[in-house]
Amino acid sequence: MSQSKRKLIKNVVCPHCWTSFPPEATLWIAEAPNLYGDRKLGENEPLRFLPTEFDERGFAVDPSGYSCKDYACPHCHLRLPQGALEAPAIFMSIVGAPSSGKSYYLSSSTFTLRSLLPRDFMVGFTDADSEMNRRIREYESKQFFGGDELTYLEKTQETGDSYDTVMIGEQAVILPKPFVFSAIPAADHPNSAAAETVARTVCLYDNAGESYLPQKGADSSAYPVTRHLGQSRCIFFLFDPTQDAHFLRECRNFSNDPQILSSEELKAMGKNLRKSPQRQEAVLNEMAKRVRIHRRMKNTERYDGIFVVIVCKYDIWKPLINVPKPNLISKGNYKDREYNFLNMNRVKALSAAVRELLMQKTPEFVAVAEGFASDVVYLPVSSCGCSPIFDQNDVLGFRANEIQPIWAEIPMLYALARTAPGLIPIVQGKPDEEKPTLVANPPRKLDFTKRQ
Ligand SMILES: Nc1nc2c(ncn2[C@@H]2O[C@H](COP(=O)(O)OP(=O)(O)OP(=O)(O)O)[C@@H](O)[C@H]2O)c(=O)[nH]1
Ligand SMILES: [Mg+2]
Repeated sequence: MSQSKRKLIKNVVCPHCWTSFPPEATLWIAEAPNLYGDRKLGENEPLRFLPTEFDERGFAVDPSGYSCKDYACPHCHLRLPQGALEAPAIFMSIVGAPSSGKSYYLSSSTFTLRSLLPRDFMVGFTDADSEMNRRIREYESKQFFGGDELTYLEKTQETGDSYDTVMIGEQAVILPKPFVFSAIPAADHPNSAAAETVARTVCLYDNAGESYLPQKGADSSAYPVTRHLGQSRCIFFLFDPTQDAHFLRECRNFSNDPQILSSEELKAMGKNLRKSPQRQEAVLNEMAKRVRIHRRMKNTERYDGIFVVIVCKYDIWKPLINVPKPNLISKGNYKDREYNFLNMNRVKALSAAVRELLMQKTPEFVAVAEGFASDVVYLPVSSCGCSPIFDQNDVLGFRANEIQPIWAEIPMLYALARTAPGLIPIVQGKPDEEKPTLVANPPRKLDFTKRQ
Protein backbone atom coordinates (compact mmCIF):
# COMPACT_ATOMS: atom_id res chain seq x y z
CA MET A 1 0.00 0.00 0.00
CA SER A 2 1.27 3.52 -0.81
CA GLN A 3 2.68 5.28 2.24
CA SER A 4 2.34 8.80 0.87
CA LYS A 5 -0.92 10.71 1.14
CA ARG A 6 -2.86 11.00 -2.13
CA LYS A 7 -2.85 14.60 -3.36
CA LEU A 8 -6.03 15.61 -5.17
CA ILE A 9 -6.29 18.60 -7.50
CA LYS A 10 -8.44 21.53 -6.34
CA ASN A 11 -10.74 21.58 -9.33
CA VAL A 12 -11.70 18.53 -11.38
CA VAL A 13 -13.10 18.96 -14.92
CA CYS A 14 -15.23 16.07 -16.16
CA PRO A 15 -13.93 14.75 -19.53
CA HIS A 16 -17.53 13.73 -20.48
CA CYS A 17 -19.63 16.84 -19.75
CA TRP A 18 -16.87 19.42 -18.97
CA THR A 19 -18.43 20.44 -15.64
CA SER A 20 -15.95 21.63 -12.97
CA PHE A 21 -16.32 20.46 -9.38
CA PRO A 22 -14.21 20.09 -6.22
CA PRO A 23 -12.87 16.53 -5.65
CA GLU A 24 -15.01 16.07 -2.51
CA ALA A 25 -18.14 16.29 -4.69
CA THR A 26 -17.06 13.22 -6.69
CA LEU A 27 -19.55 10.35 -6.62
CA TRP A 28 -18.58 6.70 -6.18
CA ILE A 29 -19.95 3.76 -8.17
CA ALA A 30 -21.57 0.99 -6.10
CA GLU A 31 -20.02 -2.50 -6.28
CA ALA A 32 -22.84 -4.44 -4.62
CA PRO A 33 -24.64 -6.70 -7.15
CA ASN A 34 -28.05 -5.57 -5.80
CA LEU A 35 -27.37 -1.83 -6.24
CA TYR A 36 -28.32 -1.30 -9.87
CA GLY A 37 -30.18 1.62 -11.43
CA ASP A 38 -29.02 5.21 -11.81
CA ARG A 39 -31.45 8.07 -12.42
CA LYS A 40 -29.26 9.66 -15.11
CA LEU A 41 -27.83 6.58 -16.83
CA GLY A 42 -30.65 4.01 -16.58
CA GLU A 43 -31.34 0.74 -14.87
CA ASN A 44 -28.34 -1.18 -16.28
CA GLU A 45 -25.79 1.04 -14.55
CA PRO A 46 -24.71 0.60 -10.91
CA LEU A 47 -25.89 3.18 -8.38
CA ARG A 48 -23.85 6.37 -8.00
CA PHE A 49 -23.64 7.72 -4.45
CA LEU A 50 -21.91 10.33 -2.28
CA PRO A 51 -20.12 8.29 0.40
CA THR A 52 -20.49 8.68 4.13
CA GLU A 53 -18.38 5.66 5.07
CA PHE A 54 -14.87 4.57 4.00
CA ASP A 55 -12.89 1.36 4.59
CA GLU A 56 -9.42 1.28 6.20
CA ARG A 57 -7.74 1.82 2.78
CA GLY A 58 -9.80 4.94 2.07
CA PHE A 59 -12.25 3.35 -0.40
CA ALA A 60 -15.89 4.38 -0.12
CA VAL A 61 -18.30 1.74 1.19
CA ASP A 62 -21.62 1.48 -0.66
CA PRO A 63 -25.03 1.23 1.09
CA SER A 64 -24.80 -2.61 0.94
CA GLY A 65 -21.37 -2.64 2.62
CA TYR A 66 -19.15 -3.29 -0.43
CA SER A 67 -15.87 -1.39 -0.84
CA CYS A 68 -15.88 0.56 -4.13
CA LYS A 69 -13.08 1.62 -6.45
CA ASP A 70 -14.63 3.66 -9.27
CA TYR A 71 -15.58 7.35 -9.37
CA ALA A 72 -18.26 9.22 -11.28
CA CYS A 73 -18.95 12.84 -12.22
CA PRO A 74 -21.55 14.49 -9.93
CA HIS A 75 -23.17 16.17 -12.94
CA CYS A 76 -23.42 13.51 -15.68
CA HIS A 77 -22.72 10.42 -13.48
CA LEU A 78 -20.34 8.96 -16.11
CA ARG A 79 -17.25 7.13 -14.89
CA LEU A 80 -14.10 9.17 -14.26
CA PRO A 81 -10.58 7.83 -14.68
CA GLN A 82 -8.71 7.96 -11.35
CA GLY A 83 -6.03 10.15 -12.93
CA ALA A 84 -8.62 12.89 -13.53
CA LEU A 85 -8.66 13.57 -9.77
CA GLU A 86 -4.89 13.59 -9.39
CA ALA A 87 -3.52 15.45 -12.42
CA PRO A 88 -5.05 18.55 -14.06
CA ALA A 89 -6.75 17.86 -17.37
CA ILE A 90 -5.56 19.32 -20.66
CA PHE A 91 -8.32 19.23 -23.24
CA MET A 92 -7.24 19.05 -26.87
CA SER A 93 -9.75 19.35 -29.70
CA ILE A 94 -9.19 17.87 -33.16
CA VAL A 95 -11.28 19.78 -35.67
CA GLY A 96 -11.72 19.41 -39.43
CA ALA A 97 -14.14 18.82 -42.28
CA PRO A 98 -15.50 15.31 -42.95
CA SER A 99 -12.80 13.07 -44.41
CA SER A 100 -10.00 15.51 -43.59
CA GLY A 101 -8.09 12.74 -41.76
CA LYS A 102 -8.94 13.37 -38.07
CA SER A 103 -9.31 9.72 -37.02
CA TYR A 104 -6.11 8.60 -38.76
CA TYR A 105 -4.27 11.57 -37.26
CA LEU A 106 -5.53 10.88 -33.74
CA SER A 107 -4.57 7.25 -33.93
CA SER A 108 -1.12 7.78 -35.41
CA SER A 109 -0.25 10.55 -32.95
CA THR A 110 -1.26 8.59 -29.83
CA PHE A 111 0.40 5.44 -31.18
CA THR A 112 3.66 7.32 -31.83
CA LEU A 113 3.59 9.18 -28.51
CA ARG A 114 3.10 5.98 -26.49
CA SER A 115 6.65 4.94 -27.43
CA LEU A 116 8.35 8.28 -28.18
CA LEU A 117 7.47 9.98 -24.89
CA PRO A 118 8.91 7.30 -22.57
CA ARG A 119 11.90 6.56 -24.83
CA ASP A 120 13.02 10.09 -25.70
CA PHE A 121 11.41 12.30 -23.05
CA MET A 122 11.13 10.02 -19.98
CA VAL A 123 7.40 10.69 -19.79
CA GLY A 124 4.94 7.82 -19.44
CA PHE A 125 1.98 8.24 -21.83
CA THR A 126 -0.56 5.59 -20.98
CA ASP A 127 -4.31 4.94 -21.05
CA ALA A 128 -5.83 6.64 -18.00
CA ASP A 129 -8.66 4.14 -18.39
CA SER A 130 -8.36 1.17 -20.72
CA GLU A 131 -12.13 0.85 -21.27
CA MET A 132 -12.47 4.52 -22.26
CA ASN A 133 -9.55 4.17 -24.68
CA ARG A 134 -10.71 0.85 -26.18
CA ARG A 135 -11.75 2.42 -29.49
CA ILE A 136 -8.48 4.28 -30.00
CA ARG A 137 -6.58 1.06 -29.27
CA GLU A 138 -8.65 -0.62 -31.98
CA TYR A 139 -7.77 2.20 -34.40
CA GLU A 140 -4.08 1.84 -33.53
CA SER A 141 -4.17 -1.96 -33.98
CA LYS A 142 -5.79 -1.66 -37.40
CA GLN A 143 -3.47 1.09 -38.54
CA PHE A 144 -0.20 -0.32 -37.22
CA PHE A 145 -0.59 -4.06 -36.58
CA GLY A 146 -2.78 -5.11 -39.49
CA GLY A 147 0.22 -6.55 -41.42
CA ASP A 148 -0.26 -6.99 -45.15
CA GLU A 149 -4.04 -6.90 -45.00
CA LEU A 150 -5.81 -3.91 -46.56
CA THR A 151 -7.74 -2.25 -43.70
CA TYR A 152 -9.28 1.12 -43.02
CA LEU A 153 -10.62 3.21 -40.15
CA GLU A 154 -14.33 3.69 -40.49
CA LYS A 155 -15.85 7.10 -40.93
CA THR A 156 -16.71 8.53 -37.49
CA GLN A 157 -20.45 8.38 -36.94
CA GLU A 158 -22.63 11.13 -35.49
CA THR A 159 -24.48 8.68 -33.23
CA GLY A 160 -23.91 5.17 -31.91
CA ASP A 161 -21.47 3.56 -29.53
CA SER A 162 -18.97 6.45 -29.59
CA TYR A 163 -21.49 8.46 -27.55
CA ASP A 164 -23.14 8.21 -24.11
CA THR A 165 -26.73 9.21 -23.43
CA VAL A 166 -27.39 10.89 -20.08
CA MET A 167 -30.66 12.27 -18.65
CA ILE A 168 -30.03 15.86 -17.55
CA GLY A 169 -33.35 16.97 -16.02
CA GLU A 170 -36.01 15.89 -18.50
CA GLN A 171 -33.65 16.04 -21.45
CA ALA A 172 -31.68 13.12 -22.96
CA VAL A 173 -28.24 14.56 -23.72
CA ILE A 174 -25.76 12.88 -26.07
CA LEU A 175 -22.09 13.25 -25.10
CA PRO A 176 -19.05 12.08 -27.08
CA LYS A 177 -16.91 9.45 -25.35
CA PRO A 178 -13.50 10.91 -24.53
CA PHE A 179 -10.10 9.28 -24.89
CA VAL A 180 -8.07 9.92 -21.75
CA PHE A 181 -4.30 9.56 -21.29
CA SER A 182 -2.00 10.06 -18.29
CA ALA A 183 1.26 11.90 -19.00
CA ILE A 184 3.54 11.34 -16.00
CA PRO A 185 7.29 12.05 -15.62
CA ALA A 186 9.31 8.83 -15.14
CA ALA A 187 11.95 8.36 -12.43
CA ASP A 188 14.77 9.59 -14.73
CA HIS A 189 12.86 12.68 -15.95
CA PRO A 190 14.61 15.95 -14.98
CA ASN A 191 11.49 16.95 -13.05
CA SER A 192 10.68 13.58 -11.49
CA ALA A 193 10.81 15.07 -7.98
CA ALA A 194 7.90 17.32 -8.93
CA ALA A 195 5.98 14.56 -10.76
CA GLU A 196 2.74 15.27 -8.86
CA THR A 197 2.57 18.88 -10.09
CA VAL A 198 3.96 18.27 -13.57
CA ALA A 199 1.74 15.27 -14.50
CA ARG A 200 -1.28 15.89 -16.71
CA THR A 201 -4.43 14.06 -17.83
CA VAL A 202 -4.81 14.53 -21.58
CA CYS A 203 -8.40 14.39 -22.95
CA LEU A 204 -9.04 13.94 -26.67
CA TYR A 205 -12.16 13.45 -28.80
CA ASP A 206 -12.82 11.96 -32.23
CA ASN A 207 -15.80 13.83 -33.65
CA ALA A 208 -17.48 13.23 -36.98
CA GLY A 209 -16.57 16.05 -39.37
CA GLU A 210 -20.30 16.73 -39.88
CA SER A 211 -20.48 17.89 -36.24
CA TYR A 212 -18.17 20.79 -37.13
CA LEU A 213 -20.12 21.95 -40.19
CA PRO A 214 -22.05 25.21 -40.07
CA GLN A 215 -25.46 23.56 -40.21
CA LYS A 216 -28.47 23.32 -37.95
CA GLY A 217 -28.35 20.50 -35.40
CA ALA A 218 -24.57 19.89 -35.75
CA ASP A 219 -24.17 20.88 -32.09
CA SER A 220 -26.99 21.76 -29.67
CA SER A 221 -27.81 21.61 -25.96
CA ALA A 222 -29.19 18.07 -26.40
CA TYR A 223 -26.26 17.15 -28.64
CA PRO A 224 -23.31 19.16 -27.27
CA VAL A 225 -20.75 17.01 -29.06
CA THR A 226 -18.18 19.73 -29.80
CA ARG A 227 -18.40 21.63 -26.49
CA HIS A 228 -14.92 20.45 -25.54
CA LEU A 229 -13.93 23.48 -27.62
CA GLY A 230 -14.99 25.59 -24.64
CA GLN A 231 -12.38 23.91 -22.42
CA SER A 232 -9.57 23.27 -24.90
CA ARG A 233 -6.17 24.77 -24.16
CA CYS A 234 -5.18 23.49 -27.51
CA ILE A 235 -7.02 23.16 -30.82
CA PHE A 236 -5.69 21.22 -33.80
CA PHE A 237 -7.41 22.13 -37.08
CA LEU A 238 -6.82 19.62 -39.85
CA PHE A 239 -6.49 21.42 -43.16
CA ASP A 240 -6.84 18.82 -45.90
CA PRO A 241 -5.09 19.87 -49.14
CA THR A 242 -7.10 17.28 -51.10
CA GLN A 243 -10.21 19.34 -50.32
CA ASP A 244 -8.71 22.61 -51.58
CA ALA A 245 -9.00 23.45 -55.28
CA HIS A 246 -5.63 25.28 -55.51
CA PHE A 247 -3.68 22.49 -53.84
CA LEU A 248 -5.50 19.85 -55.89
CA ARG A 249 -4.62 21.50 -59.19
CA GLU A 250 -0.89 21.39 -58.39
CA CYS A 251 -0.84 17.99 -56.71
CA ARG A 252 -2.25 16.47 -59.88
CA ASN A 253 1.14 17.17 -61.52
CA PHE A 254 2.98 14.66 -59.36
CA SER A 255 0.65 12.52 -57.19
CA ASN A 256 -1.39 9.42 -57.95
CA ASP A 257 -3.33 9.53 -54.70
CA PRO A 258 -6.99 8.61 -55.39
CA GLN A 259 -8.10 11.59 -53.27
CA ILE A 260 -6.89 14.04 -55.89
CA LEU A 261 -9.03 12.55 -58.68
CA SER A 262 -11.98 14.65 -59.82
CA SER A 263 -15.50 13.34 -59.28
CA GLU A 264 -15.78 12.75 -63.06
CA GLU A 265 -12.61 10.65 -63.06
CA LEU A 266 -13.83 8.71 -60.05
CA LYS A 267 -17.22 8.19 -61.68
CA ALA A 268 -15.58 6.88 -64.86
CA MET A 269 -13.75 4.35 -62.67
CA GLY A 270 -17.03 3.44 -60.94
CA LYS A 271 -15.80 4.85 -57.61
CA ASN A 272 -16.98 7.50 -55.23
CA LEU A 273 -15.26 9.43 -52.42
CA ARG A 274 -16.69 11.41 -49.51
CA LYS A 275 -15.82 15.11 -49.65
CA SER A 276 -16.89 17.93 -47.38
CA PRO A 277 -19.81 19.98 -48.74
CA GLN A 278 -18.25 23.10 -47.17
CA ARG A 279 -15.01 24.96 -47.84
CA GLN A 280 -12.46 24.60 -45.06
CA GLU A 281 -12.38 28.26 -44.07
CA ALA A 282 -16.16 28.01 -43.51
CA VAL A 283 -15.58 25.05 -41.16
CA LEU A 284 -12.87 27.06 -39.39
CA ASN A 285 -15.17 30.08 -39.14
CA GLU A 286 -17.89 27.94 -37.57
CA MET A 287 -15.37 26.53 -35.07
CA ALA A 288 -14.25 30.08 -34.19
CA LYS A 289 -17.87 31.04 -33.63
CA ARG A 290 -18.46 28.10 -31.27
CA VAL A 291 -15.23 28.75 -29.34
CA ARG A 292 -16.27 32.39 -28.89
CA ILE A 293 -19.74 31.41 -27.64
CA HIS A 294 -18.56 28.69 -25.24
CA ARG A 295 -15.82 30.90 -23.81
CA ARG A 296 -17.99 34.01 -23.80
CA MET A 297 -15.37 35.83 -25.86
CA LYS A 298 -16.04 39.09 -27.65
CA ASN A 299 -16.01 39.06 -31.46
CA THR A 300 -12.82 41.10 -31.49
CA GLU A 301 -11.08 38.91 -28.92
CA ARG A 302 -8.66 36.25 -30.11
CA TYR A 303 -8.24 32.72 -28.74
CA ASP A 304 -5.13 32.65 -26.58
CA GLY A 305 -4.67 28.90 -26.28
CA ILE A 306 -2.48 26.93 -28.65
CA PHE A 307 -3.87 26.85 -32.18
CA VAL A 308 -2.17 24.43 -34.54
CA VAL A 309 -3.15 24.18 -38.20
CA ILE A 310 -2.14 20.66 -39.21
CA VAL A 311 -1.72 20.53 -42.96
CA CYS A 312 -2.29 16.81 -43.28
CA LYS A 313 -1.67 14.17 -45.97
CA TYR A 314 1.86 15.62 -46.33
CA ASP A 315 2.86 12.49 -48.28
CA ILE A 316 0.77 13.92 -51.17
CA TRP A 317 1.86 17.58 -51.21
CA LYS A 318 5.49 17.18 -50.06
CA PRO A 319 6.94 18.39 -53.42
CA LEU A 320 5.24 21.78 -52.92
CA ILE A 321 7.48 22.75 -50.05
CA ASN A 322 11.20 23.04 -50.11
CA VAL A 323 12.31 22.03 -46.62
CA PRO A 324 14.95 19.44 -45.90
CA LYS A 325 13.37 17.20 -43.25
CA PRO A 326 14.63 19.01 -40.13
CA ASN A 327 15.10 17.03 -36.95
CA LEU A 328 12.72 18.83 -34.63
CA ILE A 329 14.09 17.02 -31.59
CA SER A 330 17.61 17.93 -30.57
CA LYS A 331 19.94 16.85 -27.79
CA GLY A 332 21.15 19.23 -25.12
CA ASN A 333 22.40 19.39 -21.56
CA TYR A 334 20.34 20.32 -18.57
CA LYS A 335 21.89 20.25 -15.10
CA ASP A 336 24.87 18.20 -16.39
CA ARG A 337 22.80 15.50 -18.03
CA GLU A 338 21.98 14.97 -21.68
CA TYR A 339 18.30 15.00 -22.62
CA ASN A 340 16.18 15.32 -25.74
CA PHE A 341 14.56 18.70 -26.33
CA LEU A 342 11.83 19.82 -28.67
CA ASN A 343 13.56 22.46 -30.75
CA MET A 344 11.10 25.38 -30.84
CA ASN A 345 13.25 27.34 -33.30
CA ARG A 346 13.08 24.56 -35.86
CA VAL A 347 9.34 24.12 -35.21
CA LYS A 348 8.87 27.85 -35.86
CA ALA A 349 10.98 27.75 -39.05
CA LEU A 350 8.97 24.81 -40.38
CA SER A 351 5.74 26.58 -39.46
CA ALA A 352 6.85 29.72 -41.33
CA ALA A 353 7.53 27.68 -44.49
CA VAL A 354 4.10 25.99 -44.32
CA ARG A 355 2.40 29.32 -43.66
CA GLU A 356 4.06 30.81 -46.75
CA LEU A 357 2.72 27.97 -48.88
CA LEU A 358 -0.80 28.34 -47.46
CA MET A 359 -0.59 32.08 -48.03
CA GLN A 360 0.09 31.46 -51.75
CA LYS A 361 -2.60 28.84 -52.18
CA THR A 362 -5.33 29.85 -49.75
CA PRO A 363 -4.76 33.27 -48.17
CA GLU A 364 -8.43 33.38 -47.12
CA PHE A 365 -7.86 30.37 -44.82
CA VAL A 366 -4.76 31.97 -43.24
CA ALA A 367 -6.73 35.17 -42.69
CA VAL A 368 -9.50 33.32 -40.83
CA ALA A 369 -6.95 31.33 -38.76
CA GLU A 370 -5.02 34.42 -37.73
CA GLY A 371 -8.18 36.39 -37.08
CA PHE A 372 -9.26 33.65 -34.70
CA ALA A 373 -6.09 32.99 -32.66
CA SER A 374 -3.26 35.20 -31.48
CA ASP A 375 -0.68 32.44 -31.83
CA VAL A 376 -0.98 30.12 -34.85
CA VAL A 377 1.47 27.36 -35.72
CA TYR A 378 1.31 25.53 -39.07
CA LEU A 379 2.65 21.98 -39.12
CA PRO A 380 2.82 19.38 -41.89
CA VAL A 381 1.78 15.83 -40.90
CA SER A 382 1.25 12.61 -42.75
CA SER A 383 -0.54 10.14 -40.50
CA CYS A 384 0.21 7.25 -42.82
CA GLY A 385 3.19 8.40 -44.92
CA CYS A 386 1.69 6.87 -48.08
CA SER A 387 -1.43 6.91 -50.24
CA PRO A 388 -4.44 4.71 -49.61
CA ILE A 389 -5.73 2.30 -52.26
CA PHE A 390 -9.24 1.07 -53.06
CA ASP A 391 -10.16 -2.32 -51.60
CA GLN A 392 -12.57 -4.77 -53.26
CA ASN A 393 -15.53 -2.86 -51.74
CA ASP A 394 -14.26 0.46 -53.17
CA VAL A 395 -13.26 1.78 -49.74
CA LEU A 396 -9.86 3.45 -49.37
CA GLY A 397 -7.54 1.49 -47.10
CA PHE A 398 -3.90 1.01 -46.15
CA ARG A 399 -1.63 -1.95 -45.46
CA ALA A 400 -0.30 -1.52 -41.93
CA ASN A 401 3.18 -2.66 -42.87
CA GLU A 402 3.46 0.19 -45.41
CA ILE A 403 2.44 2.92 -42.95
CA GLN A 404 5.19 5.26 -41.81
CA PRO A 405 3.80 8.44 -40.23
CA ILE A 406 5.69 11.69 -40.79
CA TRP A 407 5.74 14.19 -37.90
CA ALA A 408 2.51 12.76 -36.44
CA GLU A 409 3.88 13.25 -32.90
CA ILE A 410 4.97 16.89 -33.30
CA PRO A 411 1.65 18.80 -32.83
CA MET A 412 0.85 17.12 -29.50
CA LEU A 413 4.45 17.26 -28.34
CA TYR A 414 4.43 20.98 -29.09
CA ALA A 415 1.08 21.43 -27.32
CA LEU A 416 2.28 19.52 -24.24
CA ALA A 417 5.48 21.58 -24.12
CA ARG A 418 3.42 24.79 -24.16
CA THR A 419 0.58 23.76 -21.84
CA ALA A 420 2.23 21.46 -19.27
CA PRO A 421 5.16 23.44 -17.83
CA GLY A 422 8.11 21.25 -16.93
CA LEU A 423 6.96 18.13 -18.79
CA ILE A 424 8.68 18.37 -22.19
CA PRO A 425 12.16 19.96 -22.25
CA ILE A 426 12.52 22.46 -25.07
CA VAL A 427 15.16 24.51 -26.81
CA GLN A 428 14.23 28.15 -27.13
CA GLY A 429 15.94 31.54 -27.44
CA LYS A 430 17.43 33.13 -30.54
CA PRO A 431 18.67 30.54 -33.07
CA ASP A 432 22.33 31.49 -32.45
CA GLU A 433 21.89 31.44 -28.67
CA GLU A 434 19.73 28.33 -28.28
CA LYS A 435 19.12 27.45 -24.68
CA PRO A 436 17.76 24.12 -23.44
CA THR A 437 15.17 24.63 -20.73
CA LEU A 438 12.36 22.85 -18.99
CA VAL A 439 9.74 25.56 -19.13
CA ALA A 440 8.29 26.77 -22.40
CA ASN A 441 6.70 30.18 -22.72
CA PRO A 442 3.21 29.13 -21.77
CA PRO A 443 0.20 30.67 -23.49
CA ARG A 444 -1.47 33.36 -21.43
CA LYS A 445 -3.66 31.72 -18.81
CA LEU A 446 -7.15 31.35 -20.19
CA ASP A 447 -9.75 33.24 -18.24
CA PHE A 448 -12.57 30.86 -17.33
CA THR A 449 -14.12 33.22 -14.79
CA LYS A 450 -16.35 34.67 -17.46
CA ARG A 451 -17.88 31.30 -18.24
CA GLN A 452 -21.53 30.71 -17.45
N1 LIG B 1 -2.64 10.22 -48.55
C1 LIG B 1 -3.08 10.15 -47.31
N2 LIG B 1 -4.39 9.93 -47.06
C2 LIG B 1 -4.80 9.87 -45.78
C3 LIG B 1 -3.91 10.03 -44.68
N3 LIG B 1 -4.61 9.94 -43.54
C4 LIG B 1 -5.90 9.71 -43.89
N4 LIG B 1 -6.02 9.65 -45.24
C5 LIG B 1 -7.26 9.40 -46.00
O1 LIG B 1 -8.20 10.40 -45.63
C6 LIG B 1 -9.51 9.86 -45.60
C7 LIG B 1 -10.25 10.36 -44.39
O2 LIG B 1 -9.59 9.96 -43.20
P1 LIG B 1 -10.36 9.92 -41.79
O3 LIG B 1 -9.31 9.90 -40.74
O4 LIG B 1 -11.37 8.85 -41.78
O5 LIG B 1 -11.08 11.32 -41.84
P2 LIG B 1 -11.99 12.00 -40.70
O6 LIG B 1 -11.63 13.44 -40.67
O7 LIG B 1 -11.88 11.24 -39.43
O8 LIG B 1 -13.43 11.84 -41.34
P3 LIG B 1 -14.86 11.84 -40.57
O9 LIG B 1 -14.81 10.74 -39.57
O10 LIG B 1 -15.85 11.62 -41.65
O11 LIG B 1 -15.03 13.20 -39.98
C8 LIG B 1 -9.36 8.35 -45.64
O12 LIG B 1 -9.88 7.89 -46.85
C9 LIG B 1 -7.90 8.07 -45.61
O13 LIG B 1 -7.59 7.07 -46.51
C10 LIG B 1 -2.52 10.26 -44.96
O14 LIG B 1 -1.67 10.41 -44.09
N5 LIG B 1 -2.19 10.32 -46.30
MG1 LIG C 1 -13.23 10.20 -38.30
